[in-house]
Order: sequence, then structure tokens, then C-alpha cells
Amino acid sequence: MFATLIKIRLHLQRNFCFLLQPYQIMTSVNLEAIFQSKIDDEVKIEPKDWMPDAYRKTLIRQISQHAHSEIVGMLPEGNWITRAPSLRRKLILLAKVQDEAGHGLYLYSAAETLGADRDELVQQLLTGKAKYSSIFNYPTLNWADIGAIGWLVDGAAITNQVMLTRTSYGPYARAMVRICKEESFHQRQGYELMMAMSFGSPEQKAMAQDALNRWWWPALMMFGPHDSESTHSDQASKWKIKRKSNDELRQNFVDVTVPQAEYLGLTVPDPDLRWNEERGHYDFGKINWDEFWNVVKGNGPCNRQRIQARTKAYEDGAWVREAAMAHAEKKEQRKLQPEAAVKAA
Ligand code: BYC
Repeated sequence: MFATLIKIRLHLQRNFCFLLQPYQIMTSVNLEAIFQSKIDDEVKIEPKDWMPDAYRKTLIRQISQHAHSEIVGMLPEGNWITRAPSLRRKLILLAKVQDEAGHGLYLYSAAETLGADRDELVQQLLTGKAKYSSIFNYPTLNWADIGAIGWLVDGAAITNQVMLTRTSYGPYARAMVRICKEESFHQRQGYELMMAMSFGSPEQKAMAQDALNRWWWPALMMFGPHDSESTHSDQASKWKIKRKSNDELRQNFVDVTVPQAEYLGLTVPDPDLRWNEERGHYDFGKINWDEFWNVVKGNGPCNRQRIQARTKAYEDGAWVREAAMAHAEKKEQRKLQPEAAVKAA
């Protein structure tokens, strides 16, 4: 009975709080309860809704890290645009890298709806304060790496991001719907490239195997630390920012990807990998977490190179930002003084 009364009160407050507000000062406890009840009822949280500070901070952290990952993620692949072996492959790669830029921009916009300042977020990336996905600190050494990135890195990204299309914050969830459609195309183009290499000459197959050997373990690390070591998972799950745990997603990825490697005739570089009939999943070997944390802390093979490249791009783009600001100011002035603008013209 009491629970029903509380539910009715929460329903009234949630849907008619604009009527109640002038007459009733809501305590933060009330606000938190309304917020959580919305989450529990699968109602999306929108930018103007009340939300706990910690929810806002968690989202800004995750969405901006995600945006940075998309932008830094353009670098290892961009490196191969001039060396793609055919016009067809060059066009595909160009389109893919351009998509990643678009993803970064949607995600920065989603972070801005939470009150974050885009320029500050970019500064956090350039000064090494903000994290981005560990995977992009590995080098692309041969052309098959482009296939392996599409197949494994985009494959891991989709596994994680499909659950984010149902995340509790509206703008993030909606951005993820489009991103996932594009990532799915990226994954397929990567696998198609791996097929061309694996079913090609012995040299091409060896390149494909080499790429798989180098990208397999870093791809598994993309899902983050084990659940027992994950600092944000519990709270993020209560807020339905995360719908599946790091380990669950990693297992999903392994289960889907191992048969794909078998079809290619390639060997996954894990001697402990085997199907476990009882669990209905693949068992796999231990991840080298020392390597993971080393990369996350900035000491991976390409961390410095990646930040240098982004800093140079930021500096080279200064004139574009200045020109855009000057144009925006001019437009604003014309709106305020239309007559003066006509005379000046
Ligand atoms: N790399 O408590 P946890 C793409 C950090 S780009 C670096 O489990 P959370 C693509 C984590 O930030 C795809 N750091 O964290 C682009 C935290 O540190 P802080 C990128 C990592 O947030 C171009 C600490 O470890 N995808 O698709 O609950 C070309 C503890 O972790 C990593 C996304 O960003 C890592 N791998 O869960 C091709 C998806 N893992 O912040 C493809 C959105 C963990 O306390 N993000 N850390 O200093 C997420 O879903 C979640 O943030 C994660 C981690 C599952 C990644």
C-alpha cells in the first residue's frame, strides 16, 4: 500500500512537477528518487531534466572519452589512405575514416548537451588528462592491419555500442543508433578485406595472420578491466548507462569472433582458447593487464605520436576556428543592425 502511494506520488511529481514546483520545494532526495524511478521505468533522461551531478560527470567522462577515441582512432587508419592498394580500397578507407570524424563530432555535441565545453574537452585530450581507447596506441604495420581493425576493433566497438543505443541518456543513445549502423558497415568491410587476404596468396595469408596475432589481445582489452576491477560499472549499471558488464561484452565478442577466424583459416593467438560445452561459451587465456594499464597510462607504442598528431592538427586548424568565430560575430551583428549591414554592403 505504502509502496503504491509512493509510486503514485512519484508519477505525479514526474509528470506534473511543473504544477507542483511553485508550491513545493523539492528536496534533493525527492529529485533523486524521481530520477531513479524514470531510469527504472526506461524513460530517457533529456538535457533539461534534473540529474545528479555524479550522473552528469560520469556521462561527460564516458562520452568525451568515446569522442576522443573516434578522433584519435582516425590516425592509425589514416596512415594507410595514401598506401591503399587500389582505388576501390582507397575510397572505402577514406569513407570509413570520415565516418569516424563524424562519430567524434556527434559525441562531442552529446557531451555539450550536458554542459561540457568542447574546447575544454579537447584540451584535456591534448594535455593527456583525458583517456581514449587503449587500442589506438598500437601501430598499423601492414595493409592487413586495416582489415584487422575493421573486423576486430570495429567488431569490439559494435559489441559494446549496441548496448549503448539503449543507454539512459537520450542524446547519447540516439547518437549511438547512427554510429552503430556505420560501425556495422566498417566491421563488414574489415572482414571482407581479411577474406581477400586470407584466401589470397600465401604471403597475403601470412600478413592476415600477423595482423590477427598483433590485434587480438589489444581488441579484448578494449572492453576495459575485469568487472572486479572496474571502478565505474556498478553505479553505471544502476543508472543504466551500461547495460552489460565489461566481461560479459568481452565474452560475447570472443564467442562471435572465433568462428569468423576459423572460417578465414586463421589461428587465434591463444593456446588456452577452447569451446566450453558446459558454459556454452569459449574459454580464453589471461589478458596481460600490465600491458593494458601501461598503454592507458600513456606508455604504449604510439601514445606520444598520437597526441603529437592531434596537437599539430589542433594548431594547424587555429585559423579555421578564428575565421568561423569572426563569421559568426559578423552574422550576429547583422542581425542586430540590419540597416548598417545593408549600407556597409
Ligand atoms: N582504454 O570502470 P571502468 C571506435 C578506463 S572507438 C582506455 O570499467 P567504464 C573506433 C576507464 O576510462 C570506440 N581506458 O570504466 C574509432 C576508467 O578510467 P577513468 C571507443 C580504459 O567507463 C575509430 C578505468 O579504465 N568506445 O569504435 O565503466 C576507428 C576503469 O574502467 C579502457 C567507447 O569509448 C580502454 N579500453 O567502462 C575504429 C565506448 N577501458 O575514466 C573504431 C564507450 C577502461 O576512471 N565507453 N578504461 O579515468 C564505454 O563503454 C566504457 O567507458 C568502457 C569502460 C567499457 C570503455
